[in-house]
Amino acid sequence: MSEQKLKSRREFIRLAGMASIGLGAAACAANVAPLPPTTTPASPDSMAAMTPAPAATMVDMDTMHEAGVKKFLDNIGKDARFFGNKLEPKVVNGVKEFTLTCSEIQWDAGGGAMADAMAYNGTVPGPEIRVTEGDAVRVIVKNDMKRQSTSVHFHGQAVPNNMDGVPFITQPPIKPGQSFTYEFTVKNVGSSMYHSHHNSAEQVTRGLLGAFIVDRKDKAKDPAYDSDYTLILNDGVGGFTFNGKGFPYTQPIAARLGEKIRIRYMNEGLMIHPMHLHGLEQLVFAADGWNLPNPYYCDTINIAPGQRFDVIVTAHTAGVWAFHCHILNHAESSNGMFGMVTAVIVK
Ligand SMILES: [Cu+2]
Repeated sequence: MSEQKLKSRREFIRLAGMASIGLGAAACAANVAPLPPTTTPASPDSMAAMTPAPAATMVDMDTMHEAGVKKFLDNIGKDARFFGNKLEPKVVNGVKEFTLTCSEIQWDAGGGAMADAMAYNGTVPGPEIRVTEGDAVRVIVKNDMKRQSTSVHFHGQAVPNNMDGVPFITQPPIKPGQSFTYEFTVKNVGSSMYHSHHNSAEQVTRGLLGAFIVDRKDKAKDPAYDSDYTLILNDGVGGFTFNGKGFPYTQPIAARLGEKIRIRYMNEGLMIHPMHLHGLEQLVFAADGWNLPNPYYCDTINIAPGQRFDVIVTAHTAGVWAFHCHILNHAESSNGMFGMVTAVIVK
């Protein structure tokens, strides 16, 4: 992983110096209390409840902002799961077979405050499933939850109707203790998702979600890139999160000067999240897995629930570039940055 390129404490300290320039007045958070889970769409009242209590004085405020940045920099490279949680298939007679086990767990979105979550294979998000166009896949879903039935929908994949994962429409719900096997041949390329399609406002936002990525056979049809990152946005368990963590426990994307970074945004939450990257433009080339006839540049891309966008960022300028949701109370309070904040670090 590219964050491992950040080799030494000395580099962290140097980058911390860069951060004070690169993040500037927008800068970051303190050791804020992780946010409580929500199971219903946030109203202005619940939004207020998700925002930490204000810092008492200007000095407190600045101190907490600085502490958050330091914590973020100190945590770089300490969560290999953040960008590296992949599920390896078992190949059975040419079919790529994956097993997902649903369970109720406690999830730490950062800082040690545990929240009631639902997970595939014990993590939020569930592990990334990655296959190739044309693959035959089998996904065995076991429901080890105690209190709720479930189902899995492969969001963005054209599957046979009886594999579509909608209880009482295409299949019975998978009750606790039961399992269901999904089988299909992968047709759609690019960035899709898998998630619960049963009591989904609760089950998906509590963690029953994951990336389902399909590599194209003819790579010449996509723009060239050197590295590939997935950012799953959520606004349920643990508050506002990327890949299950809120700032300062998110991981940055670390790139060398000139690197072309592919970023796959996937919104599994209940709210829109406009993702803003400082300093480096984003070339949007695919929506919902489909390559666009006219890719376009932007610095802020709005991602609605269920949408996926693929962008290329060329790391043309060195620095620590803040990277955050621009609904600002998803990203910052008077205590500093929290939630949907990370950085692209270019060396
Ligand atoms: Cu947001």
